[in-house]
Amino acid sequence: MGSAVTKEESPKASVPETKLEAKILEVMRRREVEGSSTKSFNSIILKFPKIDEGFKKCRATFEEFDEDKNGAIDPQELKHCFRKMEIDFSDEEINDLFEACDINEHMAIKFSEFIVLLCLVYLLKEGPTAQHTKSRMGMPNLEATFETLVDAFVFLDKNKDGYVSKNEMVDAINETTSGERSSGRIAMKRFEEMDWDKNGMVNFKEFLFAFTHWVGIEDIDDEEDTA
Ligand SMILES: [Ca+2]
Ligand SMILES: [Ca+2]
Ligand SMILES: [Ca+2]
Repeated sequence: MGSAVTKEESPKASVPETKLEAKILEVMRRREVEGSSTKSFNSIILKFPKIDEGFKKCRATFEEFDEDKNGAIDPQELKHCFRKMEIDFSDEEINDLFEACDINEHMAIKFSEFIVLLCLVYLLKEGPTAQHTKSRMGMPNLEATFETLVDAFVFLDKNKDGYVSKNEMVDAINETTSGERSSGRIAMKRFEEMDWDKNGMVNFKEFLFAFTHWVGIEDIDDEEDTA
């Protein structure tokens, strides 16, 4: 086990912890070369209702695969889900995805975590091998939502290193709000909401989790912290 290295403050020092994270980073960087059609941070915010709608369409899928109806997907249920959706991932990959999205580490994927998981699948399926399949997951509506999110991330990550830094976030927000004094604070707040592990960088997974919160996806068992 490599011990935690904290000396470097440069974002570049952030090393992906797992094979899965490295793969997500690699696919994201490749995707970033294509550029983003998102024009401003505001335009992302304007898409929130649509994203929310897209997310809610996952609910039926989630419930379908929650075979024992306990409100969460366990590893076995996830394997069934992948098989049924013909998502061609190895058991190891499925397990890695599960662990990556099971934020509370209680071996259960809640609804918001499931959304993040599906979006990561969407991104990972974007590789050259998947090109022939037009609809990668057989859920075109959902995929449009995921594409919006990928595009938004690419927009924010100006230097295309696969992470959104604090400065990139500030720049993105300043671009639209033309120097209002509050905009810097908003950018900071948004950034801190996204930077879940507080390492000063936001990766795509953190970005997705933040989105599920921003658009108001609630898991049945957490009703705290409003306002
Ligand atoms: Ca279950
Ligand atoms: Ca960056
Ligand atoms: Ca982070």
